[in-house]
Amino acid sequence: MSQNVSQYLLKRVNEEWGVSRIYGYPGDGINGLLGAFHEFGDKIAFTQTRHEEIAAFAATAHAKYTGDVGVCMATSGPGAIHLLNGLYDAKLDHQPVVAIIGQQKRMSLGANYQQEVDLQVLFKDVCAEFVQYVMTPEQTQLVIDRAFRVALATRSPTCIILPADVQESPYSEPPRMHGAVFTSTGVTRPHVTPRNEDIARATEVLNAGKKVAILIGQGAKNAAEEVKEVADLLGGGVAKALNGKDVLPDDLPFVTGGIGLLGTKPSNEMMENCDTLLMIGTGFPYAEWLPKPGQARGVQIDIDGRLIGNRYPTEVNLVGDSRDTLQALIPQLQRKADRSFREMLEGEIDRWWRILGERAMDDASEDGMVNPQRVFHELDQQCPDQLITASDSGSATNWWARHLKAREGSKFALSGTLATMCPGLPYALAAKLAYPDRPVIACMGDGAFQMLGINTLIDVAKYQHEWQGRNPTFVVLVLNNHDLNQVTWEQRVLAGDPKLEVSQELPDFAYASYAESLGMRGIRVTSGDQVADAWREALASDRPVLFEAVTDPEVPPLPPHIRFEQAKSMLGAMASGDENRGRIIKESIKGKLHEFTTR
Ligand SMILES: Cc1ncc(C[n+]2csc(CCOP(=O)(O)OP(=O)(O)O)c2C)c(N)n1
Ligand SMILES: [Mg+2]
Repeated sequence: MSQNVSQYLLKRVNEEWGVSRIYGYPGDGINGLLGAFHEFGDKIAFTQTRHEEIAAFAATAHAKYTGDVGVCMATSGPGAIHLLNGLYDAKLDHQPVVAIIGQQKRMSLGANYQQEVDLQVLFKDVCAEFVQYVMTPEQTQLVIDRAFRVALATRSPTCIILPADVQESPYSEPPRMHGAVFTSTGVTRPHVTPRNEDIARATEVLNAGKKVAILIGQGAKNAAEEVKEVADLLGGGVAKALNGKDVLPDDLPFVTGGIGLLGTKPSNEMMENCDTLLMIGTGFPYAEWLPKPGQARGVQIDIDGRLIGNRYPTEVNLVGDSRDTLQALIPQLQRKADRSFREMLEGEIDRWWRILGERAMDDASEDGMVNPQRVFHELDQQCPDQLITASDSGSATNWWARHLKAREGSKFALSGTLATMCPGLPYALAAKLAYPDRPVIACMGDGAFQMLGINTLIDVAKYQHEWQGRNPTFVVLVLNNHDLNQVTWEQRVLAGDPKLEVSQELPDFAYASYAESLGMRGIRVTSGDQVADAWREALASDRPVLFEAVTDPEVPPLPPHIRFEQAKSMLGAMASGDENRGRIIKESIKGKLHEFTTR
């Protein structure tokens, strides 16, 4: 049967590369591709999102949650441009995503034609590993196969550009002649283990250490059991960079939790007091939260030799797969007889959870508002099994990272490295479509909801039928604090400026009622004692829920322990006339007090 290039493309990505869903938005630059869905629509879903950026976030989330390639599609010019932020999210967090985009007809390329954008140049940074035109039908197979293989092999986004006329041309195989290329599908993951002499050097460092700190990231995802074993042998604690939050459950006694501004005090204590640092599959960037250079001897494990040795002056850099490398190390490690460092950390961890529980129960600074920590604390108390959750970027990220415990089997994802606003709800939608039998919760601020969440909620309404009769739990938590709160605190604490009202304040919006208008359930809480019941209701709902919590913007998303310079900046901001200074000082002091009074 004769087929055109578009039909061939859908068939190959479906049958050979296992793609069953493409997130996208139409335009005349991809009409040929869309036409092919008439034949393949029952094998590949075209999931039409409100905005191409949502499609790119959803494809990235699909990759993050499932480990498979995420695919998005957009028209030439403006549609392709809208994908960029979501693709950068994939690039910075190392996710395999393929973007399929249209272009004007070949004969008018270079004519300054309508919607003409130099897509290869524009995508060359974000899809640095592979961006290619399909210039003739004979090239189709090779460009598809390379785009998928490179995405998987380099864990990065890649891009296929299809001129409109090529999309509709009859497909033909490459001719059997000089210059033709024939490709195949499939790529396997190798075992990657460092050489014995390098394992021996690492062993010496790790066996010599007395106080070992372990820091893991998403690169340790396939090595959870090995990390536990190494932590036990070395008598160390394990801190987790945010992208690695679901690598190990937070309720293990030696897991110190997150690290950095959004992290925990036990992680900070561990980094400040360790004499040895073992980093596994992480590119955590903030040096001030790692041991001082020279304080600790370091070993790093990373699959990518380009990225290793790039965060701490480590002594041994082991390029290898986390699991393979730890398996090679484990038989060489001596179990440390002195468990005092570990015991100290376990005490700190236990105390930290109690501090968090107490912080969560503080009242908000004014009536009619909720302490945001309580919202996450109560969710944690009722946390459903097998939860898949996404956080947006904002103050919610702090509370989500600290108060909501990762459990065995749960999946957590966020825009860890790009830290862009808006992925929260697109991620949750992609999670629910990939795992309709699991509960899904998105957490975000009112700013992010107003930026792209309003649109994405329409997608949730549109696609909820796909999880009809499966697990009904889909909750969108919106922290309504009328503020771009995370940045407000950054202005105060990092820059030492008072809050700039004109840049920070947000307009009113009726979040819960808006959700109701889309046929969902809207729940609105305005005081702490409503929160637990509201979660019970939300988690039991038979429909998607928007959980609007009117939260107190004056509860500081404080770093685990405010550093001296930051405290000074904050006091500077207060002195130079932040309108809310009385309430803030009250809230900050309350938070700190728990640290001093909780034993
Ligand atoms: C696309 C984008 N724009 C701006 C920022 C900077 N930024 C980070 S968090 C934040 C505030 C988010 O506000 P909101 O969603 O209301 O959450 P809140 O911090 O108030 O809880 C901003 C503006 C960003 N990370 N991404
Ligand atoms: Mg806000």
